[in-house]
Amino acid sequence: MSSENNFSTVSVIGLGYIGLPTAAVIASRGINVIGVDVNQHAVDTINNGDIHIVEPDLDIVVRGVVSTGNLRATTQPEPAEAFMVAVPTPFKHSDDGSHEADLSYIKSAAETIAPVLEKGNLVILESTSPVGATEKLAHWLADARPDLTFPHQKGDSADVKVAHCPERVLPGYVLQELVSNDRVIGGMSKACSDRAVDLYKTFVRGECVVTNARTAEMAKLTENSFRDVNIAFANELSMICDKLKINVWELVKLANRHPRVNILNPGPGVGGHCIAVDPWFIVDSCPEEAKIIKQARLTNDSKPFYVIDKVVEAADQFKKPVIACLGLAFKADIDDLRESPAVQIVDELAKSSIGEVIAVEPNISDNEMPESLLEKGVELQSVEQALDKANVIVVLVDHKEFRLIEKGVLASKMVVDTRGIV
Ligand code: SAJ
Repeated sequence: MSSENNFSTVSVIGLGYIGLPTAAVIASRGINVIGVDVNQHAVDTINNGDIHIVEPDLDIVVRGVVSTGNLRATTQPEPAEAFMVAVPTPFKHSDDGSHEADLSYIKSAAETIAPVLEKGNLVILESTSPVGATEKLAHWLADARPDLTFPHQKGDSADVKVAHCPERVLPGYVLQELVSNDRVIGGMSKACSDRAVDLYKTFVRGECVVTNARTAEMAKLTENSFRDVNIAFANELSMICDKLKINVWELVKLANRHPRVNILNPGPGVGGHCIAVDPWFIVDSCPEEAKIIKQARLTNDSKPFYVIDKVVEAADQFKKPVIACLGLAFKADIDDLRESPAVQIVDELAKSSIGEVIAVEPNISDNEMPESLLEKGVELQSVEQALDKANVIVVLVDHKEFRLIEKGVLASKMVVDTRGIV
């Protein structure tokens, strides 16, 4: 049994990029963690002390907590004092251009944990969610367990406490940020928030700031939308500067010398699973009001096509263009190709048959090359091979390997630099 404020058993539902590190960090505090995932391969891998995702140092932590028995993965839910839901919340693709959030993973997580819920339990939604999702989760749990009371029915005196505490960690720095970042804790009642703070205090060194569930949901969407709007501003500036023959990188650096200006960097577009998705949840809730947020999404989504036009223009100057695309990942110094504008650009260039297209991605091996690119004849080559052969160089990601390229090597080539490293 646990003492009043402590937890002896916590269950994490969804063992992906957020759930697995969270489970491992909590387990490293001596708490028994039961990780639940529908993916048998992920469960087996974790129980062997290995990991199925890429995140610096996560393998070491997982190996440690599995060997001490503090972390165990399973496909079947088991009773626990707290349940943390960390499942994906993508949007539904629709022909009318709307981007409604797909809450089906949260709904099935609710169905998974409902049978093992007990009086006194805490349920936390960590997945980035549209406003109102935490209330929906409570309703789904209540529908499945009419014998228990929930905060939308009984407030502070409900049997089960429910809160939203959005994850905010940056891929590549997850283990540090899980512990050091402040957490926004939105309980469906004061008692829900208090209990959630108890849980996060077991592993978070940052501050746990309490609000209600709807504000916590909106806070997370706001953070990623702020970044998206700022990057869209930078991307718009990059196109304006092209036209006005100004170096946008120099411009942004100069403007950022003002004490109250902080413009982000333009790039080939915005990738990853978060910044390019979450703003749509706000737009979907308030389409009339969310004008800037929507335009930012459209601007960032159109940037890859602007880059493609630039490359076609550069390639046009050669009889036999050989185009080396530097980088496939969605940002610097990671191997994550998910929703990467670089992959999209390379794919479109290969489709357009304007010349030979070579990809350089130092963070992946040959067998990790996307099938869609291989099918179109794109080969993965080393930086040296590509620079040697190509007459058009397209910088798509600012990986450290590309920053080291000597300027002299590029003198005889056409360069389209979307990251400002050349
Ligand atoms: N990008 C630019 N210019 C910039 C910064 C980023 O073009 O100046 C591009 C990147 O190249 C990348 C995309 O934006 O394609 C997103 O990268 P990112 O580093 O901004 O963010 P993510 O998606 O890796 O992680 C974000 C983080 N949110 C914020 O910084 C507000 C992280 O803290 C969240 O936890 C994460 O989303 C999430 O899971 O929501």
